[in-house]
Amino acid sequence: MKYQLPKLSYSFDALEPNIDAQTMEIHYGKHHQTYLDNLNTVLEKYPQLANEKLPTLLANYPDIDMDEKDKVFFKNNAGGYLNHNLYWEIMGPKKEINQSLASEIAAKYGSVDQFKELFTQMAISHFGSGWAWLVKDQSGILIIYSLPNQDSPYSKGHEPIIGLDLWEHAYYLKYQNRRAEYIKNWWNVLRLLNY
Ligand code: MN3
Repeated sequence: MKYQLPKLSYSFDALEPNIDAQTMEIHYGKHHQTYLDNLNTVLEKYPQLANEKLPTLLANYPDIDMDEKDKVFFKNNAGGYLNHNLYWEIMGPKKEINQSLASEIAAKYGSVDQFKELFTQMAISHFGSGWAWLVKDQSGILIIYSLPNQDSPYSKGHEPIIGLDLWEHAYYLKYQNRRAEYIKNWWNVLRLLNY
């Protein structure tokens, strides 16, 4: 079975003015679609992997039974597909908060605001394209870090909880070179921690 784009639970203009409708439309309809198409194309060559879950494949990346060239292509596009699935899911127009996540974050980082500050600094200082992540490691410990390109936390055996897209295509139409402003405003649409 082929993978598909997830259905958005909000319209392209729902995250205005923090994320503009045109960026949403191109990001979802073009960029995400391309990762998806590439992923489906490469997987067609390997029907024996059809029943494997993508996070499992990424976690066992070095051992995937694929040509070396296809492996890299698979890693980039499976990562791009999964990363964006999460990105759309954790955003939304309504103010709401996931209380259990907020408590875990406060226990680890002192407060949700302190976590946001740390995460923001890490995202701002990430060089080039990539993502800022809050993940859980194998023991369930929260960690923040950034990864380049479309690398997925699943490749490290980690479960992604919050992912912030730092590629220019995520913000350039509205923010141009002002990545810090995009990051600051993005907290307004992160429905997991928006209060
Ligand atoms: Mn993107």
